Amino acid sequence: MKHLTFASASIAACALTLPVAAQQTTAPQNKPNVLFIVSDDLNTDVGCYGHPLVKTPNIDRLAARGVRFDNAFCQYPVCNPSRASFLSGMRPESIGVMDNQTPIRAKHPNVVTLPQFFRNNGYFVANSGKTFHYVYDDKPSWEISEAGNGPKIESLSGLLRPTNGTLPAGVSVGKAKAGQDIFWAKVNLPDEKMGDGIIARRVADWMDISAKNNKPFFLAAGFRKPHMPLNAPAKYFDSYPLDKITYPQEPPEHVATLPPLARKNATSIVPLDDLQRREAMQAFYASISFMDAQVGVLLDQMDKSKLWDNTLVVFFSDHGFQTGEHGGLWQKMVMFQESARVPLIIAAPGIKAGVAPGVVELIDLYPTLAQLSNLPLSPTLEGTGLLPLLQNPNRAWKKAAFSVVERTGPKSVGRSIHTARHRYTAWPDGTAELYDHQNDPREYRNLFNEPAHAALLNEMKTLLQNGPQSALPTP
Ligand SMILES: [Ca+2]
Repeated sequence: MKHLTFASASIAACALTLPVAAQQTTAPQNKPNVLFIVSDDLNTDVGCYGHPLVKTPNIDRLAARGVRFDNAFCQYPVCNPSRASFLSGMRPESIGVMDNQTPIRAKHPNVVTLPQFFRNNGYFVANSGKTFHYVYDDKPSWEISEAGNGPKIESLSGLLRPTNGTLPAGVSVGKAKAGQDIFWAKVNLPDEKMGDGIIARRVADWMDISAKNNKPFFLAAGFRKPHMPLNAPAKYFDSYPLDKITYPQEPPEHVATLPPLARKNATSIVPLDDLQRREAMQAFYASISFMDAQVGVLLDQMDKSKLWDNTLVVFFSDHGFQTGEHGGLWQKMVMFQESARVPLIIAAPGIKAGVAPGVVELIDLYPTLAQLSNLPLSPTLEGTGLLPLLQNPNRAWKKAAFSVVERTGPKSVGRSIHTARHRYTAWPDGTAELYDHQNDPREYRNLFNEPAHAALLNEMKTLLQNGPQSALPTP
């Protein structure tokens, strides 16, 4: 009901005030708008991150006017804990959300979430799609939330399972070769009928209305792709001919050298043959390009509504995605780079375009957006505002990002640190992983048991033990 009231009132208001709106299309300077775009399960298979094949012209165009963070990491490599963390500004164990079944307020009923913080500060705050984990959308956070936008197409996952029924009109399955758990489809629908297409156009409408009404906004577009099922309109598949899709051959001994907990509880361990793997990668890339086109709808609206001078635009993903690495891993719930590292781009008025190699964490988003909006920082926030890094992208930053993943029960937490060069993960059974990304970007050689790296290992152990407070940047 609230949504209808707002929409009709706003449309009426902007129809009456168009001449004024045309003169003043941005919010007051001290309250910049926020466009908060979160993708689901996107790793750094993105054009501006150097992927040789994946086409993401819209994410790239945002990167060309903002700061692209080259070493950004999630705090937990699965949806709900990662989202509860960056939306609360607290680490997963602090907010008490370590699985996909716990709502954000389970242990902290009075937490002020990121959108709620902007709402409390006089912003129009609305969401379309999956920003909170979809089953736990948080009412106090939003004036309007349409978290359900897009589920119709999303539910195609069920239709592609062999036991389910027929496809709805307008939808066909081009390829649906399912290895265990991986589903994809070429969909014969225009973008605007797809879930993320609906989400993008909804948020673009809100941007238009808010700009004309001269009210500062915090608008979230929670895109559901490239999360499985890897469904996208057929044209996006055509950009990735199967014979162009390749993946590296892993050293044959690689998996045997990994601690068992490194792969245990991975979302999917699927033995695909070569063709199936390339088909699944094609569908993943198609889903990325489709989602990228929806980012384009939002950026076009930024242009149309002349919002760039007073709007912060953030694009990132809740965590990454495996496409068959490390012995057939798909999806997430592991600490490998493909899952723990995320794309992150921030464009803000007065901030020059650049690339920041410094290590940052998704919990840094909350204080960063508060800083950029001239709003006070709450002491409960565990992240660090990125303003100094945005102003000087080459400056030294955090020593490490910290992330956790649960295996079997609360005393079974794997803990990682990610520095600009290394990853160290301590598993609860005493095993560990240590990688040097400078020499081994794909994490094939675990240095943990190599005596030659004892000093490095001690340094990493100490950093992990001393915790995030010991890794903060010097002012
Ligand atoms: Ca996710």
